[in-house]
Amino acid sequence: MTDALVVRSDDCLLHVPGAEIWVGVAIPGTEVPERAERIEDALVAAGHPVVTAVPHDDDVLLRVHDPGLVAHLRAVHDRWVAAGFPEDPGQDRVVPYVMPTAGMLDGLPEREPTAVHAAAGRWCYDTMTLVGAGTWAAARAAVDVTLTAVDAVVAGTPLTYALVRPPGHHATRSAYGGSCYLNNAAVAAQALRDAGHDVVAVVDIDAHHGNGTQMLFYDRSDVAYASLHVDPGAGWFPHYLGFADETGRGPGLGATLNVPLAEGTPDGPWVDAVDRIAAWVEHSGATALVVSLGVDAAADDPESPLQVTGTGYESAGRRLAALGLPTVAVQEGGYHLDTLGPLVAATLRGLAPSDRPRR
Ligand code: SP5
Ligand code: ZN
Repeated sequence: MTDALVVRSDDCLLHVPGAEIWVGVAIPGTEVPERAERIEDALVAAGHPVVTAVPHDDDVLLRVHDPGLVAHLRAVHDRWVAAGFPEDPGQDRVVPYVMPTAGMLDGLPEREPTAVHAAAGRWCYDTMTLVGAGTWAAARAAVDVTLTAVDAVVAGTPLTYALVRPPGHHATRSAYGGSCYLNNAAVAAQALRDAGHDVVAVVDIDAHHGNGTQMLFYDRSDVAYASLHVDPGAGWFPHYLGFADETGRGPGLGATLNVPLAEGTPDGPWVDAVDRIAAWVEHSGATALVVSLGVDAAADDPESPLQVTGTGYESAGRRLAALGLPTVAVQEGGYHLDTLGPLVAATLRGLAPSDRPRR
C-alpha cells in the first residue's frame, strides 16, 4: 500500500481568524490553526510520509487570481495597522463595510479607494473572512504547499495531500470569502494543466459548494469541476451558487456538475453522489484529479447538516481512486476538532493507490 505523501508548512498556522462577523455579530472563528495540527497528528500516527513545502514563485497564482486581489491581500493588513484601526475603533483585523456589488455600480467601473476602510470591501464578498497579521503569510504558504504537492505528482508520486489552511475553494478570481483567500485547488488544477495534462478534473467533496473554483473554470472545457454539497437553497453558504442547473458557460458548457443534497443526507446517498460524479469524471477525459477534501460533511461538524461518517469518507476515497488518475488532494473545510484528523485519514486510506484496480 502506497500512503499519500503529505505536504505541509509551519507558516499555514500563522493565520488566526479571531472572529467571524455573522449577521452583524462577532462569533469565534471556526477555521483555527489547531485544525492543521490535529490533521497532521492523525496522519503521522497513520504512518504517512511528511515533507515540508518548497517556496514557489507567483506565476501560477497570478494566472488563477486577479493580480489586484493578490496585491491587496499582501498589503491590506499593514495598511489597516498604519491607518490606526487596531486602536480606533479597536478592530485589529481587516473587516469590510462597503462592498461594491453589481447592484451598486450598475456597470460603472470599480475604483480603487485610497482609504483602507473603503478598500477593505473592494476584493471580498462577505464579513466572515477577516484579515489579520498572519493571514497573507499563511494563505501564500498554502499555495507553496499545494504547488509542492503538484510537483511530486508530476514527478510520478501517484497521490499527494496538501495539508493547507486557510482553505481556498470559496475564493474567486477577484474576491475572497467563506474563510478562503487564495484558491489552492484551482492553483493545483492550473499547475497540472501547465504540466501537460490536457484535461484536469476537480472533485469537491467539502460540505459547501466550491463557488470560487466553479467560477474560475466556468467558461473553460479544460478543467472539469464537480461538487456534492448541502443544498445552498436550503439556507447554506454560499447561498447564491451551487445549484444543479449551473453546468458551465460557452466553451465550458457541460464541464461543471453540481449535486446539491438535502439537509441530513447520510452515507448511502452521499456516496451515491460521489459515484455519479466519478462516472462523470470518467467521461470528461481528465488525466489528473484534484480533490477538494473538506470533511465538514461529517455528522459531528458544526458547519453543515450533512451526516457523513468516516466509513462514507473512506468509500468516497475508494470510488475516486478507482478512476486511476494521478491525484492531488487539497484540504478545504472541516471544523470538528476531535474528528477531522481521523476523517482526513479515512479519506486518504480510500484514495490510496493500492486500492485502485489494475488496468
Ligand atoms: C471552507 C469552508 O468550509 N468554508 C465554509 C464557510 C461557511 N461559513 C458560513 C458560516 C455561516 C454562519 N455560521 C454561523 C453559525 C452560528 N451558529
Ligand atoms: Zn465547507
